[in-house]
Amino acid sequence: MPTYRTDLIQPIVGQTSFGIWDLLNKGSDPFGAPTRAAITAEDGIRLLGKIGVPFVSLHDLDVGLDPWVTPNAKALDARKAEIAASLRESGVQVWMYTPCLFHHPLVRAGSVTANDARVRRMSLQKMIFALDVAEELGARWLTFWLGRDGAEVDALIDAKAAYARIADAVAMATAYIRGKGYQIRISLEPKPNEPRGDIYVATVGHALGIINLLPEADRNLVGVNPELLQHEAMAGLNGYHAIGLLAAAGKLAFLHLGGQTPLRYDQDHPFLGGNSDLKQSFYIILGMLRHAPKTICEFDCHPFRTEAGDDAREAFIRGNLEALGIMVAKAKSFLALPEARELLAETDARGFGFTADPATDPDGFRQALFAGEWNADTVAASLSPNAQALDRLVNLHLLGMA
Ligand code: GLT
Ligand code: MN
Repeated sequence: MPTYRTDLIQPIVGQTSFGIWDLLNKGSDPFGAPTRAAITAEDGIRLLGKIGVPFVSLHDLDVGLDPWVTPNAKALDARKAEIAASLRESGVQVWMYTPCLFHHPLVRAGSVTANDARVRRMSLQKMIFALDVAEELGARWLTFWLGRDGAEVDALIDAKAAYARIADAVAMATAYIRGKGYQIRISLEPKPNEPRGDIYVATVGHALGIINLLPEADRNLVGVNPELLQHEAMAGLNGYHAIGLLAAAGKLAFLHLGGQTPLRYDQDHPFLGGNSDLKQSFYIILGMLRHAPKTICEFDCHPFRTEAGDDAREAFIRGNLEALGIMVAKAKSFLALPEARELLAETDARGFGFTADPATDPDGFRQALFAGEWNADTVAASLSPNAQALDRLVNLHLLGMA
């Protein structure tokens, strides 16, 4: 294993997390058998503790707390105590907890969107059970990744009903959280496709649209965790814009990070790994630093299938941390470049170019808008968007030449 650079890791490790399912991942894919030996959830948690990663996220299924697999309250309680002990001993906290609503054959035509009310009922029961476990384990978020809620044959489920059912499910969760006085909040994680031909919560825009369908009082309990690069890049979308939209809406819950070649299947490469777009990765971290510098960066990706050695998982964890450290350092130093500061100065303020802020003083803003004369030719003669100059600076800086 290479010596990963602690000078890059140390500044960011405190705001990181890993999905336990990513550490349990054995390298199998739809065409090939596992390449890595199995480990237990406890092994994974211990490894994170050893490296100093403060958070982990858990699927009920992966940590033996799935009530569909173990329909036995006593056994589930005993298992919960084991997981809690492992977290305590390792000094690792739960960042998010999620009811797996995509694995069981029962949810083959959707979980909370299924036409069959019995399947919807079982799915909602699982969600409520997960909320109790999550709160008890101290999780900050319960994530809804509704990967099985989508379609290949659209005749099967009315799409309006599907979105209403998703909103109902989320509203049920928020009502339960409020009723119990829980601290946890809900995050929606979008993905355009895979495993379904089309997934209903396809993009961050879809997720925001669903939040808008909720009762107003519940909306503050719900955020969005985009998965970047992967889930946005799979649809050829811009992850930097995804962060910007969520920041503007006050809905950025946290980030899922990983690597991805655009327009391919969900590769879940390590962050910056494989043919990941370095510039897009840079912009994502730039957006994060500008708008949510302390947000939790959770790596939701896994080692390449080629990595089968005993230290594959440790190298994977350290490698992701170092890759994030590299980009955070790059984005910070970019923002500190005098030339960048000068070129960017104009874009800083909301309603730039006017003294009044359209958000807080719409009347003043409108007056400023119509005050004074302007002339298209004068404006055109002095327009300087600086795009070429900034792009050059980004390239030089990213490649270590400025
Ligand atoms: C699944 C998916 C991830 C989600 C997980 C959370 S499940 O592994 O690929 O992107 O974050 O439910
Ligand atoms: Mn994810």
